[in-house]
Amino acid sequence: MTNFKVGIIGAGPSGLAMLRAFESEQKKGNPIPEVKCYEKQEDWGGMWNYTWRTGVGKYGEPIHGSMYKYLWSNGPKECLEFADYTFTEHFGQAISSYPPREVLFDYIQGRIKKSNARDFIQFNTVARWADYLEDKQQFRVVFDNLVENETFEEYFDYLVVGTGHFSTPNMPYFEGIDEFPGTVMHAHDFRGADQFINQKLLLVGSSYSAEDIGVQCYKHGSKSITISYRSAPIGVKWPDGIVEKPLITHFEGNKAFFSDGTSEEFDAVIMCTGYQHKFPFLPDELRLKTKNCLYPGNLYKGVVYNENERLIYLGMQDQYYTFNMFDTQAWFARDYMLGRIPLPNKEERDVDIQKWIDNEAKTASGEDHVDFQTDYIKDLIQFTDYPPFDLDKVATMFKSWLHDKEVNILNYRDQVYTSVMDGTQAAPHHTPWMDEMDDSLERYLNEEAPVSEEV
Ligand code: FAD
Ligand code: NA7
Repeated sequence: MTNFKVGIIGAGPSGLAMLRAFESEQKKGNPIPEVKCYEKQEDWGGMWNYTWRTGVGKYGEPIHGSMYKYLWSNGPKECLEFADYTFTEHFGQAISSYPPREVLFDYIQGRIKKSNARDFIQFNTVARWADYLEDKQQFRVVFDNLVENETFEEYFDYLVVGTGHFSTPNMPYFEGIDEFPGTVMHAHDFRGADQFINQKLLLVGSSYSAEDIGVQCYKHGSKSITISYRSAPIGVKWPDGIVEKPLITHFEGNKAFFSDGTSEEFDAVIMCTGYQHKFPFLPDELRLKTKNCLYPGNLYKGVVYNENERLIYLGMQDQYYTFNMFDTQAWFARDYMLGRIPLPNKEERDVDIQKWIDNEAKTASGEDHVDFQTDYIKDLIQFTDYPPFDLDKVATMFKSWLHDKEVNILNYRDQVYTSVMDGTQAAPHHTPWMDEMDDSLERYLNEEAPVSEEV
């Protein structure tokens, strides 16, 4: 064992990628540091560990999960596949390109269950506060064991923050909304379309959450969906029953007024207005401060905090790539901590970071964003032995996905793609997505399975 200690906060896909990176090193017979991971929920998987709860959990902590029922992958699974553990290896058969939540959770767990990672994770444990002790060159982290209601502290030479950033709502105010008589919620608290059947729904925002919650509620029987945008509409061809309007100016009772002069009555409002990067356990000098973007400032290679080289952030970018991006980041972080990747001085790092930020500023379209994140991963992957894969082909799939959505937002999930990891051609799902109301793993893998009663 090397002579240092690593603390990982969060056992979502990012934290699990970090554990997996160390495990793969250990399997090669190489020494690894002492690693400990702390997770505030009672299980791993982060967002993919669905909870019915909203508000606070059973120990009074803010609920992390923003995941909802009937969520099917919002991009082709071939774009997020782990390079060292394919979908075919996990399921033993070809499956469709857009599996539902439970299926993706099963896949994430499949890889990590093959290791002894669980032994390194302390669940029901929340990081409360961290500081860096210059004299010891260590982080002191204060945790609460939620089950025992006990506080304790640990010291680490490196701290890895994998706490996600789609959990703390960005909740804007609109004049008169305080008097709106129906449900007003943020997407973070949305748990499925059921409660909005036969309702006239107003969604605010024009990104993934608005698009997906809107289409789900349409599919499950809302009366109408209106999506109100601030900067630009989503702009796909919507079916009758979904419309886009410019921003709300104010509410009067249950009536919303829009900046194009129109107004309409609604039963419910869902703010799909994004999330805040929030690190309540980190002091000012360690805290990443950024909006949701592809290259947050102050992170060298998107990973190493530039103000303190021993602090690592994983998964803080806006995401086209997900699981395999977290992997490439974790492999980079591992090799950096193991001393294999030398760190340039701070000024050189600043120049590198600024180069990426300037390039992101030049991007305009979804395709540009895909190219940007593809280049980012290409840059990272060359530093490590993470299995290389054809990133240009993945970028092409992402662009087809963007195109498929524009052509038909209701059936893009019926398209199939080919894995760049093992060449498996996805199998079309047995039922078109619009007709498939049951998102259970059982039904997904077996058309004959009884349809779940909650639908
Ligand atoms: P998270 O999954 O958020 O995990 C962070 C973990 O840190 C959590 O387990 C949390 O409990 C823990 N934690 C937080 N604070 C503390 C603390 N103080 N102490 C201890 N533990 C803590 N991606 C896709 O690829 N496809 C999709 O279809 C898709 N759909 C999505 C739908 C929704 C509604 C949302 C919100 C996200 C979606 N994503 C999707 C993106 C998703 O964020 C990533 O797939 C992935 O979950 C990010 O992993 P993460 O580990 O970085 O963060
Ligand atoms: P995003 O992608 O960060 O998008 C946030 C959206 O909210 C975006 O369209 C913003 O408009 C809009 N927004 C933010 N503030 C406001 C206000 N004040 N008024 C109106 N509109 C506003 O978040 P999502 O939740 O869609 O997606 C995050 C993840 O969750 C994603 O990975 C999915 O997989 C699920 P803007 O364009 O900035 O004007």
